[in-house]
Amino acid sequence: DKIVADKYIEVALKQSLIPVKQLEASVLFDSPTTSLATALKASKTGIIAEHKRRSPSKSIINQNVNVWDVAQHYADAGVAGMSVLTDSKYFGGSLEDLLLARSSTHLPLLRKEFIIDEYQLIEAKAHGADVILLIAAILTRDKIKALSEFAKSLNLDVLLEVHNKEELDKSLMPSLDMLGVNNRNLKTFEVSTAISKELSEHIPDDFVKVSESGISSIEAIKDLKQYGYEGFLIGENFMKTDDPGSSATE
Ligand code: IGP
Repeated sequence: DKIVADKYIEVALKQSLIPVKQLEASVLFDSPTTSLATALKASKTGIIAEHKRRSPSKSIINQNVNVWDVAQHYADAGVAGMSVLTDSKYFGGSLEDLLLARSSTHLPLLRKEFIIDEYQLIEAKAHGADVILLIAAILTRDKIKALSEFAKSLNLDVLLEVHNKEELDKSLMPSLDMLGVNNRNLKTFEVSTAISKELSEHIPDDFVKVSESGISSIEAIKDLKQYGYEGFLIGENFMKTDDPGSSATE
């Protein structure tokens, strides 16, 4: 689809990006990473709080806060990890946002991006990511395998996102750490946690289960915990407030 096509063009035009050699020589590329899967298992809240300025489904969510503050507020509120959108065209994010979050907090950081190429994983690590997202809907099984194995070789955790049984069945492999079920249908933008509940029994226990999108109440989290979920990816509900994170675990 359009978002993925745009991403292919961006990655194909690598000459405008930082050369691999330079990324690999960076301080952060050499730095140790923190496992989000481990943090989620030890966490009381299980919350992965996201920085998201805008989205295709909601347009502007919050343009007035800075990532540095948001990261500190999320950490103070006791979340288990943070997700930072780096896609600029559809979400208004950037790799600079990821760097700012990295300079602000020790929380495990997820680079939220449409990953289609190994280059983006090197880029993620060099900008302070601990975790990468792979979206089953836009990748073949072979691509998921290659990217996840490469991520593991860089000591990055892998969160694989699915939205239906077919995507789940095609994706299961040992190089994944977390299985995320996106409650938002990326084609219709409809949101329902029913899909997380439906797919939970098909996710083997060796993966940490994460429910993503449209979560806005403690009740929803308690409900999903009954189905074995240990991670809850929340963006809009936090970002739409004046001071994201100040009420993250209330
Ligand atoms: C957060 P929400 O409804 O709490 O803002 O959702 C997160 O799950 C969502 O931003 C997301 C996403 C994605 C964004 C899930 N998968 C893939 C971009 C690409």
